[in-house]
Formats: sequence, structure tokens, C-alpha cells
Amino acid sequence: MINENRQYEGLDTNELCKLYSTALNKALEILVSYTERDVDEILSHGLSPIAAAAGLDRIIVFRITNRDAMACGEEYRWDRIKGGTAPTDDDLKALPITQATMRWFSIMADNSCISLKRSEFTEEEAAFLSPRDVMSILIVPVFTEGNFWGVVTFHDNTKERDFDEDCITMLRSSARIMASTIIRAEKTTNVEQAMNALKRSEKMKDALNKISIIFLSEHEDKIEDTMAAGVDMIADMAKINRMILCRNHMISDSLHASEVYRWDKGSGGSTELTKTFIDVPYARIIPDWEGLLADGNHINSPSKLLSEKAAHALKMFGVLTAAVIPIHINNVFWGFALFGDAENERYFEDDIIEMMRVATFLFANVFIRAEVDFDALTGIHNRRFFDENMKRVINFLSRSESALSILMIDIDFFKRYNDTYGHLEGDKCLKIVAQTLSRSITRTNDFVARYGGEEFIVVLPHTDEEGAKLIADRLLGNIQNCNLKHEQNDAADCVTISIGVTTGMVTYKHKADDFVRKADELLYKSKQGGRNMYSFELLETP
Ligand code: GH3
Ligand code: MG
Repeated sequence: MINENRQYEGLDTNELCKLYSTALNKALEILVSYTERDVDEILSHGLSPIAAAAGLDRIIVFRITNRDAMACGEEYRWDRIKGGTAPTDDDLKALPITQATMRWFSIMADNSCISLKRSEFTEEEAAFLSPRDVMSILIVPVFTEGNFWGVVTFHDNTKERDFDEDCITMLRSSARIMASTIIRAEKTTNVEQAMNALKRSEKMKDALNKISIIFLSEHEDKIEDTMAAGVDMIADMAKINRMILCRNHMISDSLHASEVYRWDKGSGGSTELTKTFIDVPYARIIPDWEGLLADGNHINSPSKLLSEKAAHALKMFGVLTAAVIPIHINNVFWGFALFGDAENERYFEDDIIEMMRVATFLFANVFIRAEVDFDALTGIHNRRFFDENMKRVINFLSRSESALSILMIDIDFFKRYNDTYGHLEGDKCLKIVAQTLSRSITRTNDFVARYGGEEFIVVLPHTDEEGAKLIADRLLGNIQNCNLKHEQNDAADCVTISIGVTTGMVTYKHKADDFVRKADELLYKSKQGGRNMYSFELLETP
């Protein structure tokens, strides 16, 4: 009876020849004309007829990893008892270089096979092969295009034997076919990876194009909405769940960063800013980032591989992995964008970082464009914004001859405030007054702007005399309620303002200047009248 696993036993040369060629044909059919994708599965099935015909217990493929050093490691393992593909041995991931392996490689260099059996093992061969149950082994080199590609070892763990010539021929052929199967599978994977990378890069280009179109065209959307639309487009590709944009400021010789925008996937997009991230000195929180980012380098790291302080910073930003991209505008370090993954510790791929760089520039652009309209010290609208918008308001209201009210505001005895408390305190006071005025007007079309040094202007479209007086009273009250100590103020013991208020029905004959001049006159009247008060007059039609 033929032993299923040792079919060669008891056969004469002719029968052996037939057995081996039948086995090789069966193997070829599976290995060469396979349609399944998984190389492990193909080898698992394909090697069975070979192993059965030659009576083998194990087949291992070693791949050369460094040709000069003759370094190689186990790449694939077939095991009869496991019934096919088996897990590789971690100890053989890098084959130890010993006298024995060096001797084997020198023999194989001219494409010769090595056949060994246990009773003839050298001491070193025994030390290496015996613990692995090898009784007999055939070691076959594989060359591809003249280069040493790897080694296939065929094991008999049951008995000592000499592999016959026909068997060696069959095993040599199967070694070649195994190598080519592995190479072909790799090529398919490489092509697939390249295709995926290409598809991804197409998607990225597409997203960036769309962001540019949204961001660079004129539109009236709020910054938060524009930004959220942009970040959404790249969040899926980069698999991020947080994006933070920070802007730098020099404050008395040290560089500070302030959060100006925050996006959070969990909260559905743009979210409130974090108070703790306003005017944070780099030196205090992330000293090693200042130089790095200023030099144009990005940071791409899971927090566990960052310095203690930087890891702490990521924790404060609420992320485990971050890409931090610096922004330079006209060679000045403007700020940075942080793209974070709150769930995984990982690295971002190079092409994702490239996409982030372009996106970051577009994001910063949104803020830079908006800054043109804002006053750097107080954060409220500036004179430029007032001039632009006042023209539009007059134009618009003149069509329906609607009411417009203007309030010109000036801080009382502010020169004395500076002289008493110093310029820095003066600046702080200006900020508080500006923010208080800004918070005191609530209708969407109303706005307040810093008109000059310590002068502010409030524009109230569709607002009549009664409404304007109400707002003027509210502003006087709210500023006084700030209770900012001002000992040199003759009008009160805290900071106060004086206001000139005028209201007119806008006609096509009106110019912005008519309103401003009238409000200014009335402001002067309030100063004359004792300050901390408003004066009102209607604006006549010219
Ligand atoms: P009045 O009640 O008549 O308005 O008196 P005043 O001292 O406020 O008026 P004046 O116009 O003489 O002085 C305005 C001062 O405002 C001059 C300057 O010291 C101060 N000032 C203007 N711009 C700034 C600024 O940006 N920061 C600071 N700290 N002070 C400013
Ligand atoms: Mg003043």
C-alpha cells in the first residue's frame, strides 16, 4: 500500500519519474494558473502534491534581505502536520550567521544544492537543525535574473535519506515556482498600492481645489462656516477629529500663540475657542516647538514619542497624535495649524502632510483676509472696515429713505489715564472699552469700529432717534459698570465716555461724512457739557 505522505517509497526509477512529474504538474496548475488573491493560500494548496510525492514534512522559503552581507530571513513556511501554510518562526526572521550557514552559502553561490542528513551533520549544523527536528534536508538556492533571491529548504523529519536525482530536479523546479509565485503576488500588491496612492492623491487634489474655490472667492459667510466647510473636506482623508489654528503675537519680546479657530468632529464642526489658549508664551508651554516651527519644520508624531512638554501640550489640545504645520507669511512666522487624532497614536503619511501644508495655508488666508478689517489692539472692526461699510449702508438705506443713527464715542480724559497708569494699562483699558461697546450692540447689521486712537464709532442702520438714545444710554451705563479706576477723571472716579449722537433719514444726497461730522460736533458738545453724557441732534437733509 502506498503511504499517502511518502508516495516515493518502493517505486523504481521509471515510476518515480512519473510520480514526480505528475506532482509537479499538479503543483504548477495551482501555483501558475491561480485566480485566488492570497499567496499563502495558493502555496498552501500548491505544495501539498510536492510534499506528498517527496515525503516532506516542512518547506521553508528564506528571502535574501542583504545580498552583500548574505543576510536572509524566513518568509514562508509550509507544514504537513498543520496541513499547509504555517506561521513563520520569529527566531528565523533574521537567519543567524554561523560557520555552517556561511559554508552553505558558499556552496550555493554557484547554484548547487545541499543535501544533509542527521548522522552526517557537523556539530554546528546539528546545533541548528536538530532542535528543529530535521532528519534530512535539501537546501536549494533560487536565483532571479542572475541575482541570489533566496533559499528554499525541504525537510524530512521522519528519517535519514539521500534525495534521489529526480526528486532534487522536482524540488529545484518547485523552489523556482514558489519564488515566482511570491514575486508575482508582490507585484500585484505593489501595483494595487500604487493605484490606491494615485487615487488618494487625486482625491486630495480635488479636495484642495474645492477648498481654494470656497476660500479664495468673495463671499459673505461667517469665518467659522467657511472654515468648517474646508476642514470637513480633508478630515476624512487625514482621519483627524480635531483642527486648531493658532496665531502668533510678539508681546514684550517673547513670542505668544493664541487659538483663533477650533474644529472638532465630535461637536460637528467649528467650536468655541479654549480660554486657556489665548496669549500663551511658547517658552512656557512648548519651548522646543518655537524654533522648529519658526524654521519651517513640521511636527508629525504620536505623543508618546514627543518630549515631555510637547506630549503635555498635545494632552491639553486633547489629541494623541498631531501634525503641527507652521505658517509663514512674507517670511514671518505667523502661527501654526494642529491636525489631531484623539483616538490613535500614529504618524501621518507624507502625502497627507503635504495636503495639510496646502490646506493650512488656505486656512490661514481666511484669517489674514479677515484681519484686514480688524483692529489689532482691540479686536473690533477698524477704520478701513468702517469706511467701506458706511458707504454701503448709506447706499442701501437711501433707496428706501430709512433712518440711520451714528454714535461718535471718546474716552474722557484718556491722556490723563495714560499719564497716571502708563501706556500698557492704557492699552488694556482701550481693549476693555472696545469689547464692552461691541457687546452692547446686538442687532446683526449694527457695528462698532475703532475710529482713531481712543475714538469709536457705532453705526445703527434702520434706527430712529428713540433707538439711538436708548443705545447711547446703554453704552454710558455699560462703560461705567466696568468700574475701571480713573482718579484723574473730573466726570467720575472711573473710566467714562462721551458720545455724540445723530439720526437722519438717508437720501441719495447724503454722504457718510455728513453723519460723521454731525456726530463729531455733538461729541464736542458733550465734552463741553461735562462729559460722561451724550448729546443728540437730528441730521437735516442737505
Ligand atoms: P477728553 O476727555 O477731552 O477726550 O480728554 P482726552 O485726554 O481723552 O483727550 P485727548 O484727545 O487730549 O487725548 C487722547 C489720548 O488718547 C492721547 C493718547 O495718549 C491716548 N491714546 C490714543 N490712542 C491710544 C492708544 O492706542 N493707546 C493708548 N494707551 N493711548 C492712546
Ligand atoms: Mg478722549
